[in-house]
Amino acid sequence: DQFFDLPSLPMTPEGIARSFQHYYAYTLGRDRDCHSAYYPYKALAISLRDRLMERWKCTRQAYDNAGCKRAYYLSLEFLMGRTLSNAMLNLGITDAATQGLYDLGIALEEIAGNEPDAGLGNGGLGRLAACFLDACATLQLPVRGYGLHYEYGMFRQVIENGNQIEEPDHWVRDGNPWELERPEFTQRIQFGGWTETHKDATGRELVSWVGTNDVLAVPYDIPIPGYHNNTINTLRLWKAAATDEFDLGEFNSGSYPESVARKNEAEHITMVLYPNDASENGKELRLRQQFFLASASLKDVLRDWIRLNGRDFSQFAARNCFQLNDTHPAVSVAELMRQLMDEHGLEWGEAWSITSQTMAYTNHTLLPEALERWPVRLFERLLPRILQIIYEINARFLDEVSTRWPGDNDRIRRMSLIEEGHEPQVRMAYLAIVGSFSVNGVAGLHSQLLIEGLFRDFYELWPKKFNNKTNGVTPRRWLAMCNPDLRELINETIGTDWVRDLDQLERLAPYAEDAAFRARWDAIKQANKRRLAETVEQACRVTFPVDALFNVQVKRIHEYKRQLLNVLHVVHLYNRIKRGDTKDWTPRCVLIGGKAAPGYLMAKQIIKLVNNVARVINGDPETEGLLRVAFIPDYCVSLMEIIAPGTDLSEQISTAGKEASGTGNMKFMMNGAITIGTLDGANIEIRERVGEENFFLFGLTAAGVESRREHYDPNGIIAADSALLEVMSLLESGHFNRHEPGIFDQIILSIRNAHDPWMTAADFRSYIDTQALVDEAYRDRERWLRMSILNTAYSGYFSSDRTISEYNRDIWHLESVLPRPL
Ligand code: DL6
Repeated sequence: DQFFDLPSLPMTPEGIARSFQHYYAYTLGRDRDCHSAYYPYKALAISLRDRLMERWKCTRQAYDNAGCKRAYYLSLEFLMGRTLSNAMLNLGITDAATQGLYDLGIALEEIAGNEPDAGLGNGGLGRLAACFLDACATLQLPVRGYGLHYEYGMFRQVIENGNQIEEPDHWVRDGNPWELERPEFTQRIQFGGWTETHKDATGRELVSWVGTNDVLAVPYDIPIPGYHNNTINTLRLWKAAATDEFDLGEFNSGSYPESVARKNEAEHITMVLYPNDASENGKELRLRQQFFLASASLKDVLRDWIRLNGRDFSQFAARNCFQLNDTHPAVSVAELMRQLMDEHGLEWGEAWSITSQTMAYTNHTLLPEALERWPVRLFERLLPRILQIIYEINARFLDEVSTRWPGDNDRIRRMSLIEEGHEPQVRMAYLAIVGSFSVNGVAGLHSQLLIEGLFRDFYELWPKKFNNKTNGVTPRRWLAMCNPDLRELINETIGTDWVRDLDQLERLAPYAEDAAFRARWDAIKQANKRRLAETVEQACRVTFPVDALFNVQVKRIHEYKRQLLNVLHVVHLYNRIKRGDTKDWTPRCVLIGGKAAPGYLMAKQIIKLVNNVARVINGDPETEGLLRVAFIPDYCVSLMEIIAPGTDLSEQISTAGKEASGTGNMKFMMNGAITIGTLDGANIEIRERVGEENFFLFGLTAAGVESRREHYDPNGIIAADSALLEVMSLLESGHFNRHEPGIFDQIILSIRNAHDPWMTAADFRSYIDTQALVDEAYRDRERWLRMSILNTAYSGYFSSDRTISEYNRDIWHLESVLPRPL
C-alpha cells in the first residue's frame, strides 16, 4: 500500500508548469533548439494525463467496490476529436494551465492546435458515441466504451482542382499520449476453422470451434473525464496483433516471408476505419473487424465478471448491459451465446436468457443501403460456430412467429434472420432485434418510421421492445469549450450550473428582450465569425466579410442530405445578382463542407460542383459584397469547433424521412445559429422547443414525400418555375464547367429524374422562398439576435446528458457511483 500511496499532483499554475518542464526536458528530451510546437503540446498532454491517472484508478476501484450494475457501449466508431482542451475543461484546470504556461512564456492556444484529431469515426454515429461517453462520465455512470484502435482514422480530404482526394490519416504516427496500453488484458480471437461435436460425461452435447487462425486483441485505454466530478471512465480500444505462433513454426520451417505476411494479415484487422457512413461494404475485413470487437469486448467483460463474482452467472443479466451502436457490433448476440455455452458451460436456455436480457440495440438509419447483410458463405468460412448459433436462434425465433401467426409463411420469410435467394444473407438488424430487450431509434420521427415501416413485423410481435431516444450532444465540448466568450457571458448571466444541467439555459430567454444583452451577444457572434472567416481565408482563399449572413452546411456529403439543393439556391442568388435583382439584398457567405465516401461518385461530383460554382461566383466582380461561396476541405471535429460558434444560419435540409436525427443541427442551435430545415429527424423537436417563429421551416413532410412520389414530375416543376428553370438552364449551359464538358450531366439528370428519391426539385420553391424570409429576418438585426438567443436558450433538451439519462432510466438502470474524494 505504501508503494501506491502517492501524493496528489498539484492542479496549480506552478504545479502544472513544473510537470510541463519536466516532461519537455526529460521525457521528450527537447531543449531551446527545438522549434516544433508539437512537443510542448505533448509535454502538456502528459502532465494532464498524470492528473487524470489518479482519478482514473479511484473510479475503477469505486466501481469494483460498489459491485454495481455496468453498461458497455459497443461501437465500431468513436469520433473523439482532440482531447487536450476537453480534459482541461472537465478537470477544471483550463485557467491554471493557461497561467502556468503563460508564466513560461507559452500561449496555450498556440499549442492546443498541434494535437491531431482522433478521427475514429465517419460522422454522426461515431461523434454521438463520443458525446455519450462524456455524458456518462459526467453523470458518474459506470459505462465503458469498447471500440477499435484503428491505425488509420478517417481519411484526410484534400481538394485538388475542385475534386476530393483522400489521404491516409496516420493519426498515431507520433504516438498518442492519451492512451495506456494494457497488454495484461490481451484476448485471443478465433477466426476460420471448423466445429466438432462431442459429448461430456453426462451425455450433454458440446461443441468446440477448432482449427482456427487466432489473432490477439490488445487493449488501449483512453480516459474519459466527467465534468468537475473526479470520475474518469474508460474507452477501451482493441488493436490486433499476431499470436506468437507466427514467430515459431513457420519462421523456422523456412517460409519466413510467408509467415511474416500472415502476421501482417492478422494485424490488418484494425489497420483502417472503413470510410463509408451510409452504405454497407460487404468486405470480409469489415466482418472481421466486427467480430474482433464483439469477441474481445465480451471476453473482457466476462473475465471481469469472473474476477469479481466467480463462475456463477445467475446475476450476470441483472448487472450488465450491452448497448449496440447500430448493427455493426450485432454479431455480439451470437458471440455472447457462444462464449457462455462453449467457454463457460451454460445450457442454451440459460445463455439465451442472459443474452436477450443484456443486449440493447440502437438503429441509426432507415436507408436500405445501410442495412447490413452478410453472405452466409462468408460467415461459414470466417465464423462457422457463430453461423451455427445464428441458425439455431433463427429456428427457435421462427417457431415463435409461427405459433403467433400459424400458416403465415410470407411473414416467416420476411422475418427470418436469413434472407433466402441466390446468395443467402444474414440480416444483422434482425439478429440485433431478436437478441435484444430494447430497440430504439434516435429521434421521434425516426423511431416512429421504424415501427411503421422497416421493423413493423417485429413491432407487431414485441411492441414493448421499441422506444425512442432522441440524440443529444455534449454541452461541454459543443458550447463551454468551443465558445469560450459565450460561455463567460452565460456564466455571468445565469451562473455556471448550466454546463451540467443544460435546461438552465432557458433562463437566458428573458434576456432576448434586453438590448444591452443583445449587443453583447452580437459582439461575441461577430468575434466568432471573424475567427471562422480567418479559417476560411486560410483554407479556401476566399474572403468572408463578417457582416454578411454566414450560412453553413457541414456534414457528410450524401444525396439525401441535399447539398445539391443548397447549390441550386446559391445559383439562384447568382442569377438574381446577374439580372440586377439586388434591391434590399442581404449579403451571404455560403460555406459547405464534408467528406464523400471514396466510392460514392455522385457525392464526389457534388463536391466538384460546389467548388466550380464557388470559383465562378467568387471570381465574378458583380458578386463582390453580395455573395461568397466556399467549400472547406477536411471537415472534422476540431473544425466544427470553430464553425459552429461562427454560424448564423444552419442548413438541415434533408429529404423528410431520411435523416434519422442529425446532431450537427443541435451543435449549431446551442451556439445561437438559426435553422433552415425540413421536418426531418431531430429538426422537428428543435422546432418544437424553440418555437416555429424562431425556425425557418420549408419543404414536404415525410408523408408528403411518400405520397408525392407516385406522380412526381420534376420536369413539369422545372418548366413551371421560372427561377428553377433559370438555375437549371445555367447549369445545363455548362457555365460552371466551361473546360470540363459533361462532368455535371449525371447531377443534372438526377434532378430531372422522375424517380429521384431525394425529390430536390419538389422542395426548391419552398426552399428559396424561405431563404428570402431568412434574408429579411437577418436585415432586422435586433430580431435576428432575439432569435439567436432563444435558440441557445431552448437547446437544453439536446444535451447528451438528457439522452443518456433516458437510456439509463429506460434501458440500463444503473446507479451513479461517486469515487472517493482525492
Ligand atoms: O444517431 C447519430 C446519427 C444521426 O444523427 C444521423 O441522422 C444518422 O444519419 C447517423 N447514421 C449513420 C448510419 N450509419 N450507419 N449505419 O451514421 O447517425
